[in-house]
Amino acid sequence: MTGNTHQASAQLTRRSFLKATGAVAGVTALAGTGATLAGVAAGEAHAEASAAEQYFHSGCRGNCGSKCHQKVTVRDGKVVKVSAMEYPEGDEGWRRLCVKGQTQPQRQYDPDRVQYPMKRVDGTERGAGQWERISWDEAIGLIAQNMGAALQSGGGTSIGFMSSYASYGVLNGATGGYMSFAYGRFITAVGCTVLGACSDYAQMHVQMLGFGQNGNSADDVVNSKTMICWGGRPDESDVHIWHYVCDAREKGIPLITIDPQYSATAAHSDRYIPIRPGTDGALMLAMINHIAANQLENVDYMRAYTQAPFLVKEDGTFLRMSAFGVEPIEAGINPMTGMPIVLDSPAVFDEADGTVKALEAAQQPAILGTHAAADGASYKTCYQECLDHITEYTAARAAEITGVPEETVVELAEIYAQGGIWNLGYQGLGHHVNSHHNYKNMALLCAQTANYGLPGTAICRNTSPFTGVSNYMPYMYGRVGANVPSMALPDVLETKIWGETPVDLQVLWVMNGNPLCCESGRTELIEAFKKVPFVVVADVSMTDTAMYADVVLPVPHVFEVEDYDSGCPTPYLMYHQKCVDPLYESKSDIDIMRLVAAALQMDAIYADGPTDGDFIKQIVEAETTAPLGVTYEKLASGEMVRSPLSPASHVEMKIGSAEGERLKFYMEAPTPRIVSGQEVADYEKRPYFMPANEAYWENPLRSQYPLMGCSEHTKYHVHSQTAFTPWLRELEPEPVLKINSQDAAERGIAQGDYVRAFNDRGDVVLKALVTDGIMQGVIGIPHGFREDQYVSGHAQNLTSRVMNDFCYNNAYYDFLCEVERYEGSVE
Ligand SMILES: Nc1nc2c(c(=O)[nH]1)N[C@H]1C(S)=C(S)[C@@H](COP(=O)(O)OP(=O)(O)OC[C@H]3O[C@@H](n4cnc5c(=O)[nH]c(N)nc54)[C@H](O)[C@@H]3O)O[C@H]1N2
Ligand SMILES: Nc1nc2c(c(=O)[nH]1)N[C@H]1C(S)=C(S)[C@@H](COP(=O)(O)OP(=O)(O)OC[C@H]3O[C@@H](n4cnc5c(=O)[nH]c(N)nc54)[C@H](O)[C@@H]3O)O[C@H]1N2
Ligand code: SF4
Ligand SMILES: [Mo]
Repeated sequence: MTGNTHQASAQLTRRSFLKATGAVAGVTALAGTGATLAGVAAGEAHAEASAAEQYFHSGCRGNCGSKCHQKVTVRDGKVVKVSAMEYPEGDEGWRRLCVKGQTQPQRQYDPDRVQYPMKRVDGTERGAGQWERISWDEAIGLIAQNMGAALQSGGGTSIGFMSSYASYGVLNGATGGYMSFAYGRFITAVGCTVLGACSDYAQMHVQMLGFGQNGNSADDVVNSKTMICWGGRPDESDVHIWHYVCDAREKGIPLITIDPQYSATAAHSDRYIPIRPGTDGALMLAMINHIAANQLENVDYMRAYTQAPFLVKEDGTFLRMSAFGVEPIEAGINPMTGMPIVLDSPAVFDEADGTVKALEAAQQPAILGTHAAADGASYKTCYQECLDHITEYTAARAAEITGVPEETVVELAEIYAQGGIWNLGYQGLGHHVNSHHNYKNMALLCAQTANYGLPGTAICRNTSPFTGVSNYMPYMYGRVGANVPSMALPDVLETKIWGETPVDLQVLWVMNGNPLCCESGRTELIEAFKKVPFVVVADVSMTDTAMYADVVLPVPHVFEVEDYDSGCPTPYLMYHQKCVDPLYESKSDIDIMRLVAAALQMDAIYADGPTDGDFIKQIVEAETTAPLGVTYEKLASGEMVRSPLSPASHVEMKIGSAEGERLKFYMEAPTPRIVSGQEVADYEKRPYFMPANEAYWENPLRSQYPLMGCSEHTKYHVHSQTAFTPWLRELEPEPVLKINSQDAAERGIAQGDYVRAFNDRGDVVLKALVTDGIMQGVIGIPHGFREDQYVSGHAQNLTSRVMNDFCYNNAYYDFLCEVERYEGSVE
């Protein structure tokens, strides 16, 4: 059989969908959705209880991150309803579910699911959309043939696995890029190339380096004095925290939002501060300066819990007591690295007696100044060193850069200085090329003002203090051939080397990710995909990425397989019961990889796990985790199991006076996320501001492309997932480009017109939403729509692949473009 691409959407085009649902009348036509909502698949989803019903405990495994526990109702072998699991007494506050969770049956039974293995029709181009249905035997045969040849010609690294964060399942997911049993086992046994996701690494890399790990648990927000949503929209993107934010607001705790867009979070705020995109770092540095200049720091906190008093040598490293002949002490073995822990105390200046001594011995370590030590040399404190590098950022300078008035800069600094700040911001600070500096700056701001580690404080909204019982690394074979950031695909295809490792990519396997919709730099990535000799995509849906495959493999929806999630933002462990058998011809990722390994005579890779449960059991009942008392049987029974790792009181992050427990804002030896022989600039050590790569106000390119991009997550999408769920599509029928009314008027664009946004990389045609809810000079396009939901082009065509090589992060917002009225047909 040959046929068109998107199995069902071939019948349901962009226009026919809009007509069918009445959404065609315009963005404001949502008033009509009540009627149509009830009409779509309503019978099944509003099922009443019946005797033949069974209930299962599952959850969302997609990367919304909230991981709501779900009660799944099955009737006559079909999932008919999803509701929120009951939480045990005392924890009821965590019981949440959003409309995306409730409509999962529609995603599961979506006719647009990939139903059987498919092969690109011979002689057609990649992306042409002509497919031939094939059997699993043929699919596995083709894969084994291509992998076998690749292994012979280029070794393990010639097979690349590209993934994102779609699923955190330890069996079938892509936790950490490759560490699931399905893929991690194969990759580490064979030494394949990993092309791991680059999303959110500005924030994640800086926080992994120790700059304020995560925040307190979401329910702690009610203990704050002021909530600051600095670059985020938790009302749409984080149901757990938003519930507690609403509680906090009812208690009278104010919420301030800093964002170029007047988001729904901003609308719920007591105060909204618009800011030019990509400039937040300068505002933070000016606030730090104001706090220092006016002695508003919490000196006791800085002394006791931060790096502020450590003395810094000329080479940028800390002065340590070994410099004065004090022998370092060995204090056991680091369980993560297997290396000995060496304690060589940082030296500080003790104001009590005016001498330089070991941190533990000092009564009153100085946080400021330059101090002479016994060796005759003088050393600055770490805090002083940081301040001396940022003097140019006065409130007046920050106002010029950010567009935030000078008096507001001062006011914000003074609000931080009062303490009790819960930062609700998240990726609005992280999606520009150089935005990782924001998270270092925020660490210093919070270090100055005691806004970390105490009740009611958080440095960033990434709240996940609850850990799953999931130490699965020992079950990998420990050898990744090459670790390449996914966006460097075009580079390795060109150079055939990454760092020092040869990477002659012959096979590319994409799973748990939809890079040709979700990664920035789409136009270049598509060209790269076309150059890879053999591309496999394993997915639930026919995605933009699957369109560029040679072979597409159907995988099951979450409700059709058992799996275990690596963590949860609530205190309960996330085990997914299998609710129904895999639909159509779909096979779980782990079953697919078992078949691939067998075809390559590598069955041994999965031999210790004849059933999926065996693998989950290995993890939760391992020697290291067994004492925690979680058993596979307990999880498999479907009961709610509280993580034994959740502290009784989880509002305070671990912060202490030992060096390793102190809040970091400075790094002696900054380590890039992926070491590939690159140079590390000196400024990576400390708080810093670097303008955006492309989207900065003074960029001369603005004479050609004057508008800056924003492209946020929305309520009805989990990235590109749920893009085709009928009820959600009625609520958000088509993507819209938000443009300020002034900018629209200058371009002759009226409400509801179709517009073309373009730059040198590509274009996209979509409907305009003219609004004063976005700053002049900035446009916003929601993230997660599929190519055939635009009139033409793709929003991601506008974005660029440029990364900084310190954290290799995707920069979705760092682009300029122009927008014009679209005169073509939109039928
Ligand atoms: N419904 C839903 N929820 C999700 C997801 C989803 O796809 N759908 N995805 C999950 C994932 S993986 C993530 S990473 C999180 C993201 O969670 P958030 O960070 O809360 O979500 P974003 O939509 O990225 O919000 C970004 C906000 O930052 C603003 N912004 C853009 N540029 C700047 C800037 O330079 N400075 C400032 N101050 N603000 C700026 C944007 O206008 C937007 O309002 O959401 C998670 N939750
Ligand atoms: N313009 C713009 N782009 C963005 C962002 C933005 O704000 N603006 N945000 C970015 C962020 S923060 C993130 S985290 C990324 C997310 O980017 P992605 O992780 O690529 O996004 P998803 O749409 O979740 O893609 C996951 C794919 O995996 C599939 N999948 C789900 N479960 C399984 C499974 O068990 N096995 C297999 N094999 N596949 C499965 C899903 O069907 C889906 O097609 O998007 C980024 N892209
Ligand atoms: S999409 Fe997110 S918020 Fe909605 S039910 Fe799933 S995990 Fe919960
Ligand atoms: Mo993300």
